[in-house]
Amino acid sequence: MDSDTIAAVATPPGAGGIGVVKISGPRAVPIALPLLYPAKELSRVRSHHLYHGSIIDPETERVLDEVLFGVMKAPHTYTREDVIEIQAHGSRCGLGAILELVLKRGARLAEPGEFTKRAFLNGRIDLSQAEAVIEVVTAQTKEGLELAARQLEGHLFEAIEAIRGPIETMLVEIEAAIDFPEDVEDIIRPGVFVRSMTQDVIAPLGALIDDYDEGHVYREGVAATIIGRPNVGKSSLMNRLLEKERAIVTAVPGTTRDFIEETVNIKGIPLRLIDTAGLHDTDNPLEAEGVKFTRRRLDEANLVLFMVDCSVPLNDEDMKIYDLVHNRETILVINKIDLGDEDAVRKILDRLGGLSWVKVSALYNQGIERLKAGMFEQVTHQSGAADVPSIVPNLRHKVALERALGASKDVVEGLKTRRPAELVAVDLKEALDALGEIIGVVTTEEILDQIFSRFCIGK
Ligand SMILES: Nc1nc2c(ncn2[C@@H]2O[C@H](COP(=O)(O)OP(=O)(O)OP(=O)(O)O)[C@@H](O)[C@H]2O)c(=O)[nH]1
Ligand SMILES: [Mg+2]
Repeated sequence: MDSDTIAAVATPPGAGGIGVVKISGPRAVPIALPLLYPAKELSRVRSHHLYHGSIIDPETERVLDEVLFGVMKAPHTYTREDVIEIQAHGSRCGLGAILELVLKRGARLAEPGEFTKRAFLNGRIDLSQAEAVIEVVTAQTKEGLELAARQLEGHLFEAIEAIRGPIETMLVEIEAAIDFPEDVEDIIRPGVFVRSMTQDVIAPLGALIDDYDEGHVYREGVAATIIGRPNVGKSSLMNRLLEKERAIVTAVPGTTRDFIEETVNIKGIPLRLIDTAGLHDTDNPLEAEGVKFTRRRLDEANLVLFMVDCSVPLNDEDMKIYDLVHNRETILVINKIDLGDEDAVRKILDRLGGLSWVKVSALYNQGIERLKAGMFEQVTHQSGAADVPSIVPNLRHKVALERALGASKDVVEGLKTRRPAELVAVDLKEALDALGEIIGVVTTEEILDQIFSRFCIGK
């Protein structure tokens, strides 16, 4: 365990009412306290108290800022170590100067997520709660935030522990049977064991995996790419969905050259919307580069909004795009209905059959709500307001849950076919290990690095 003292600016760069320098570790108090004026004696500072004063540079005796100086002594702190939080004004330069003094006095600059990593390593939170911290910080919708907050409270941890319990009990009994082979018949009761595995392990594991399938879009979001030939109205639609004039719209085909990306909230789902350059054959190198980008964005999209213009007949370019998208999750967006009639729409549907479709006028803001409802249905496979499951595992958890489920099914199979107890024990351990990875009782540096490298410095 690292026992050095770490420090970082915990608030985002830029100007703000307040900004915080955070320090954690055994020497947090002796490092920071001499910077406070009026001076406080080390032996007399009280834990969980805020002191008002100034930060001074001890060498030059210059005042850097007026601050509130928070002292929190272990163990009831974020990291379970001694923590100092200096609440200064939110000036990038001022906070940098305070941090520099703290580092000069012997603290080390914290790595991304290191405060939270210490909270995990010191046993205050489990790994799923540590992961929830970053999701609370980055949540983009109320629904996503609620899921992250519930995970932070420990609900996933409790669900996993509730599944681990019966597996551990069974493992103890099976290991006893291995140690006392003469009692095997008494100890291993296949009927009872199979029922317990099915009800207490396999069923809840399956339910959690279903919750991932239903709910993960709320926390991970989805990427939707608007695609179509030049001038059909893609950027106009982008602006309508964002409810602001974000992309340039002109009557000139080939207006959008680069792609434009912004997130919108579609009934609680953070939807990353990407407007692209019109797809067509071109000799113009600038446009051609845009077209290349578009194809790449298409590959990353969870949902494609394929736009056509019903004020003009479909052409070869539209059909080429149809070939690219018709096997994907696609909504056909028939635009400019203010200019086209029913006959034009019917002709389009005759040729582009099979896709779900919506008629809109991006210019006159018609059909946009229906399109949003269609997008929601397409990504959740539910119509109307969906119930967001109360616990939603993330992808890392889901992979582990599936491993645990596979091993648990092997346990049942082994019991039913009277496999040797040693082999059943191996499968039970595998299930326990997989579940242990979720909450961090089983972990590797690699897993920890992957998780905490996603954090920002100061968290
Ligand atoms: N009448 C009508 N005009 C529209 C509609 N949607 C877009 N337009 C017009 O169509 C033209 C092209 O719109 P854009 O949104 O720039 O089209 P785009 O698909 O992004 O075009 P590129 O970026 O060039 O590929 C503009 O003059 C828009 O005002 C609509 O629903 N009805
Ligand atoms: Mg455009």
